Amino acid sequence: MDIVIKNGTVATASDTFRADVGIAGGRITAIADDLSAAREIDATGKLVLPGGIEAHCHIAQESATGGMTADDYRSGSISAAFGGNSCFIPFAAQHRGMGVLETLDLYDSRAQGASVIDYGYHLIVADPTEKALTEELPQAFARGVTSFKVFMTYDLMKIDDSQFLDILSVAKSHGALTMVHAENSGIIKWISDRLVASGHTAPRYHAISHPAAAEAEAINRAITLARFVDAPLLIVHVSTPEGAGLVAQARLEGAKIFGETCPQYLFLTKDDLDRPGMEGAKFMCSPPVRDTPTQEALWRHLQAGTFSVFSSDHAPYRFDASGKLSKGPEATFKQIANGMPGLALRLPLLFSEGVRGGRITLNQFVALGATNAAKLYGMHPQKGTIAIGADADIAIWDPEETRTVTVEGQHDNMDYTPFEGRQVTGWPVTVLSRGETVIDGGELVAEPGRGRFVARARPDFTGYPGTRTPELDPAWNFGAEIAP
Ligand code: DUC
Ligand code: ZN
Ligand code: ZN
Repeated sequence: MDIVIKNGTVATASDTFRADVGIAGGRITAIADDLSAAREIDATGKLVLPGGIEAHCHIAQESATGGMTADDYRSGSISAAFGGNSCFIPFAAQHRGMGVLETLDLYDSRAQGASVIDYGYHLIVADPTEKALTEELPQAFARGVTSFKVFMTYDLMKIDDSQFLDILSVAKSHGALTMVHAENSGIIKWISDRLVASGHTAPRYHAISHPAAAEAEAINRAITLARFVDAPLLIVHVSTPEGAGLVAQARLEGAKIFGETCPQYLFLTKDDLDRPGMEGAKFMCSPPVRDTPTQEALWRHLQAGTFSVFSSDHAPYRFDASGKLSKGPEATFKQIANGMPGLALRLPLLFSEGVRGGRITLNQFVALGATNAAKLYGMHPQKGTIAIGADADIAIWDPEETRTVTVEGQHDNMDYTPFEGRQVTGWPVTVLSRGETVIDGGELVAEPGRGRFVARARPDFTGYPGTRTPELDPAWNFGAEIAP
């Protein structure tokens, strides 16, 4: 063995136990008492967890109107690693007029030579032409991009219901997972136009223009469409009890519907949007942050299993003319980029408030932060767990370390953090990726470019309420790939 992590408490999505973990050739090769190797990492008093998988973040991505995120694959991956992640899955965004494979080539060129951890992409589909549907999406799938995201809002990105059905059907026929940003475009436009016309342009009106009803209507429609063609669907960044309730109900009824929520919906409220001057712009994201009763309801859904993944939705736009204030200090809420940073704080916030706060178990934390994403996005058991044969992607956490969040303590390329001043207890002190140390005692010790593209397999939908394994489910249509 090359390395042994000694004397730690290992936790997976199902079990917590004392063991040493042995690593050889970048993989976990032993889990036992009293192992030894040339290099030993002492994890006494520490937790030995699967490295986090950040499954929703925007890195080196331009919006449909041209604005570029502040983080590239170098700074984004470094920030992710400091936050206990050993793998991340940003988006490769197709814009109208772009081919799907051209989009993937572009993101390959942005990621190669830059990332310190392994990565994949979800493909954003904004232009589902006949060629994209029949030729390019299958090729993207074959290339290891096995999840496709669509938008129901934003004029330059949104697809209509029949295009949505097309994409769901193609995804289903390959075993890919469709993800959706579900908000009703018409409701948002209708309120926004009236607010702006009456001079209500401050950041706080962003929340008013994206009401819970807009999310609920779109989630309901998205689930209806997915169920109509019996395709799996994941609703990203669910922000309301209404939306979460629809996901929970569909799961209860046996549909392959999955949900994601994010730290901002558990830790921030619309009062943050109401800070003086333009400060509120720092807290603008879509869907918007809500209120305290919503936070409590979303925690209950997290506890109850409505949400399979917990992601940062890191969408970094600096609080200056390169980002949030590109249209000047008097910009209306319609002109301010949507999104906030949080790649490095997703897991510490969930650990501190969730595990230490007694809301979720350590095993739920592992499931929400790594294992479920690995399964849903086709990387399990290579990633997302501590098991013989898995990649040695491991985060060693000090459960007692207390830190106060500051922008200076971040490693992204941002000039603010929405979580400034918050105290968290529990911190990832060492991060390994395929057995190589990336973070050691709070220092970056890996070179950008060592991270590899992960060609992902077909997502694994087994083990979720109401789902059946594909082999047993006659409604699945895998063509010749799986014998009847
Ligand atoms: N949707 C996202 O998923 N992220 C940032 C902004 C948005 O609308
Ligand atoms: Zn979105
Ligand atoms: Zn996002």
